[in-house]
Amino acid sequence: MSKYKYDIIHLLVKNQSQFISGQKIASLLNISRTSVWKSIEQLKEEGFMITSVSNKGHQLKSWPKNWDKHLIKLVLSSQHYFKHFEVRDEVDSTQKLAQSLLHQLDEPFIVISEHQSKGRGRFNRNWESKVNEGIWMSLVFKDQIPFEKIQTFNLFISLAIAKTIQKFVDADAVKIKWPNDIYIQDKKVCGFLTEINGNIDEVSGIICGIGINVNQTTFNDEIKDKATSIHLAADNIIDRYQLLEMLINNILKYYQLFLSVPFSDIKSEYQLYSNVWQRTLKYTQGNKIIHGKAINIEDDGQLVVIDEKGQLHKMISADIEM
Ligand code: BTX
Repeated sequence: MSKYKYDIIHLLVKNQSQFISGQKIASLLNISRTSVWKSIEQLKEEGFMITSVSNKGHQLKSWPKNWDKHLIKLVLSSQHYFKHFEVRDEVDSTQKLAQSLLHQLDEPFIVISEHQSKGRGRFNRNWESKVNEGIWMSLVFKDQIPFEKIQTFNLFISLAIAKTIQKFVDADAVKIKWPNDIYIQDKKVCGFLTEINGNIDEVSGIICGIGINVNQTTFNDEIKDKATSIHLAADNIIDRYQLLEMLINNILKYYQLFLSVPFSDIKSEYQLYSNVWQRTLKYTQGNKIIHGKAINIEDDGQLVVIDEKGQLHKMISADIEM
């Protein structure tokens, strides 16, 4: 591939709302127009959708299917928090790889993979992670955070994810299922998993593993009636790079809020997105099963559920059957 490939993509990305002429690209990169033309043809073969119109130039319409480390860096170049990107074709679990890199890398980083052979949910449950069709990644945040604050982390992050998915589908359909799933109507489109590193007083690292079903049209038998993808809900193919860029920007925005304001500041917004209100649901916490209705979420992130006998239960985490 042409050695100008990433320079040309960079210019196309910077000018994505308009056409940029071959002449302008050539003079900015100090190369011939023939080299520009050849590189653009190669990029098209690699899966970039570029519209070329004579007398106008070239415009980038969409990205190739596969994750590419340079392109990920490029689309995420407007953020300065995550400094390292570990991009893989195949891993057992991005969460496991992130754990193993945690002490080798001093700065915040992202692990992302095309496929996970052993993607996992909470309590080591299986997470189906098909090749090319989703976002399977772990974000590693490295800040000193007081222990008592950490239990609201998921609430901030779930709003960031829900608001991103909302940009692609009917906005009212996107809901947060407390504490760590995002739904489109009554089907799961995303699950995330937060693990922490630190001591009794303070957290020094958060590893947040996020799985989003993006372009799947089918799921395995176990989940086929309860899972969906953004593609199925939006009825068109989703550009994963565009989704990734919006997602990381929103997550960083809500992460900054998490660091700087109490949950009470975003509580009313969170409550609007939550799909647990006004319904009797089954809540499982270890061996304890409660049938009840959620009536509030407290400022420290605990969900308050009233059971059928009128008894109140406060929960920091639970499995909920919808
Ligand atoms: P969870 O335990 O709340 O949900 C797991 C359950 O969700 C499974 O038991 C199954 O019923 C259902 N499920 C499995 N795969 C899917 C899927 N693709 N779509 C919808 N439902 C599914 C939620 O755990 C947290 C999941 C985190 C996954 C990410 S992916 C990147 C990172 N690496 C890794 O190994 N895990 C995280």
